[in-house]
This record gives sequence, structure tokens and C-alpha cells, in this order.
Amino acid sequence: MKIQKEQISDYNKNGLESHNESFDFLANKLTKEGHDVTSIVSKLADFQVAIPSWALGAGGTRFGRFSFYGEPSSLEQKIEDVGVLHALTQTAGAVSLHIPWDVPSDYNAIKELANGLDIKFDAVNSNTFQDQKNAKESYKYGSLSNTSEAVRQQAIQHNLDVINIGNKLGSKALTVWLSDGSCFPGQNNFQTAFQNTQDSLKDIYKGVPDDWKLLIEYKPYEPNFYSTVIQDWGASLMLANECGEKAFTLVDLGHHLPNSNIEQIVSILQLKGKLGGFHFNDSKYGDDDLTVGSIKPYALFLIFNELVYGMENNPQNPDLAWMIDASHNVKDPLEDLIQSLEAIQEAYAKALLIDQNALKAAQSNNDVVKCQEILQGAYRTDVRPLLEKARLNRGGVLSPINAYRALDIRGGLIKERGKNTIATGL
Ligand code: AOS
Ligand code: ZN
Ligand code: ZN
Repeated sequence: MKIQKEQISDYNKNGLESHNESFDFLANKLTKEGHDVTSIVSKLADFQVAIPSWALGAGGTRFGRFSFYGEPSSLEQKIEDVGVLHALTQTAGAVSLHIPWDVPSDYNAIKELANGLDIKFDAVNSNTFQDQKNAKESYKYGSLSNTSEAVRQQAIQHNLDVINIGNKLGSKALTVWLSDGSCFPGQNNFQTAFQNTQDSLKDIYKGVPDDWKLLIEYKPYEPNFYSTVIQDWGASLMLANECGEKAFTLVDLGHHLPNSNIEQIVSILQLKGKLGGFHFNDSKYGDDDLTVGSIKPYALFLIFNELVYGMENNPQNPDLAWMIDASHNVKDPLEDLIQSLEAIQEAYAKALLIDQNALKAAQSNNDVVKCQEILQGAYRTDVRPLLEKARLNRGGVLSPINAYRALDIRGGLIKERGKNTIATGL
């Protein structure tokens, strides 16, 4: 499945007039307020988010999984799906692979396919939370933290193998998310588990190429329910600092206990030059992996405010690896991802509208009311015409969801792949 340029321009014809009207209206208003609309639109157009290879099939829960049919059953088909998303939205120009779910059989062919669809290979993800077929050791009681040296060695070697695979594809980062921890008090010695993890990560770090990053993801609980070894950003940052300058913390929005101030975490990590990666999703209770912006869009906007501030004021922090880490079991996964991409762009656009100088002035005058007015003034702006313009400028569609439906993409995928295909992943 590949979307042709003519399909996109044909689809856009109907909406162009109305888009032009609403864009001109908004652009005039913003220009009068002192905004550089062209620069905002080009920042939006440049903002690309990686699609995780494991979110292209229907998500599931431990209670069940309901297919949306036409799922990609090979890595090639997964990349084609990302190609569809990117052709429509022009914001999904990268894919993040999970190993061993997505080991390429022909590297050149995969690279060629991705290249033809304008898709880059972003961070590669290792998997030491499941036992692999024919593996000698089991991760039942942990991987990098395990009390057994043999298990730790197997997990370290797996991460080195993942770097090797990523290298052949042009990836520049390894993301390590560990499920290691304990389900019951007393099961683990916290200090031993942390020390083992630190030593193992340092061994992996030795194999991280100079132009790569090691991204260390944290999570407070699940699948372990009493303790997780890398439970929060403090633990992740300590480990990243122990490893060295190529190691960074990765923030996943769903990996915080309720009411955590994620924007503050993001802000301080950037100040310290240690925020390396970002997983977008939304949640009501825990790591729900809900569509980005579906539950707490204002929180997402506040996070983007800090990200924009960091991107503009913290040269000590590297460019971030952006990825969506959401997939749901009651939505067509591609529609879910389109909605997430749109929510990310919307929050980013609104954050770009914040008058940073006025905010700074209001902050120094302790004008609390003005500070809130500035933030909420930006948040209440309907920025969708800016998103449409950014997409149009890059050759995308005015409304990705409507186009996806109008072009009957899922129907086409089912025709091509059949009903009963199943994607590897969660
Ligand atoms: C797990 O909860 C983390 O969010 C991971 O980033 C990711 O979802 C996982 O590696 C996929 O299995
Ligand atoms: Zn994640
Ligand atoms: Zn997660």
C-alpha cells in the first residue's frame, strides 16, 4: 500500500478554499499580535515523530485483543503503514523498531523501502522483558538486575546485538526499558538490584557508538507491582550520569504516578542537558497508552511549553528522540496514531504561540494572573489552520483522519493482506 501524490492533491481540492479562509484569518490575527507565522509553520513542518513498530497492530490488554484486520504481518508491511501515516500527516518521518520483534531479513531492501517513503530509523528498542525462543536464560526474575551473572550477561549481549542491528539501519540511539523489579516486599535487595543494573548498563554503554545515545526509560510499576528498579527520573538520571555523556533519561508520559508534575521534570532534565528521548501517550490511571491528548490536553500543552523553552534556551541538551508510545485496542491503530500525531502538533503549535518575553516579564513582576493569561491565551487559540498549512507545505493532506477514511485505507489493507494477519508486538 502506497499513497500516490495525485490521491492527496485530489483529496485536498475540496477543502482548500475553506482552509485558505481560516488560515488567512488566523495568520492575520497572529501577525498583528507580533507572531512570525511563517516560522511557526516551518517549525511544525520540521517536527517529526517516530512511530513504534509495535503500535501498528491492534493493541491488547491481558484480557483480550481484537484485531482491526489487515494488520501488517512483516517488517516491510509495518514500514508501509508508517509510510501511509507519513504521506497523510507529513509528521511521521521515522520508525522505532523493537528487537527481536522486528529483525530485518534483508537490510538493504528494508532501508530502500524506508528511504522511498521518506522514513528514517530512530531509536532501536531492546527487549529483556520477555523470554525469547531458544534463549538459555530466563528473564522471569529480571534481566540487567538479575542476581544471576549468566542472565545479566545474556541481557547485556542482547542490547549489544540490538545496537548492531540499529547500526546497519542508520539508527542513532538505543532505548532501554526494563521491567526489572519485584512483586513482593523482600523479594529483592533494592541496592543489589540497582547496583547490578548500573554495572550492566555500563557494560552496554561501552558498546554505544560515539555518535549514538543510550536512552534510559523509567517507570514506577508494571509488570512488577511492588518495586521497579528504574522507577523514576531520579533513578534514570543517576544511571545516565554513571554511564557517561552519551547516556540520557527518556520520559514516557504514562510512566508517572498520578498528578506528577511532568513539565517540571522535563524542564530540569533539559537544564542539566540530560533529556534524551520522549514517549508520547496519555493516561487516566497508569501506563494506559491512550491516544495522545485524549485525556489531559492542557497538561500536554504545559509540557510542550517547557520543551519549547528547553529547545530554545538549553543548547546543552541534545535534540530529542520523539516517539509515540500509544496503541489501543478499540481503535484502528492507524487512526489512533493519526489522532496522536495531530494532538502532538497541536500542543506544539500552541506552545510556540506563548509570548516568552511577556511571560518572563510577568514572572519577574510576580504578576501571577498575567502569567496564567499568557499561557491560557495561547492554549485557547484554535491552531488547526497552522497544522493544515504545515502539512500542505510538505505535500500532506488537510485532514488526515478524513482522508484516511475517504481513501478507505483500512479496506485497501484488508484486501491486500487479508483479515487474519497479526502484527508482532504487544
Ligand atoms: C513500557 O511500558 C515502555 O513504555 C516501553 O517504552 C515500550 O512501550 C515497550 O518497550 C514496548 O514493549
Ligand atoms: Zn515507553
Ligand atoms: Zn509504557
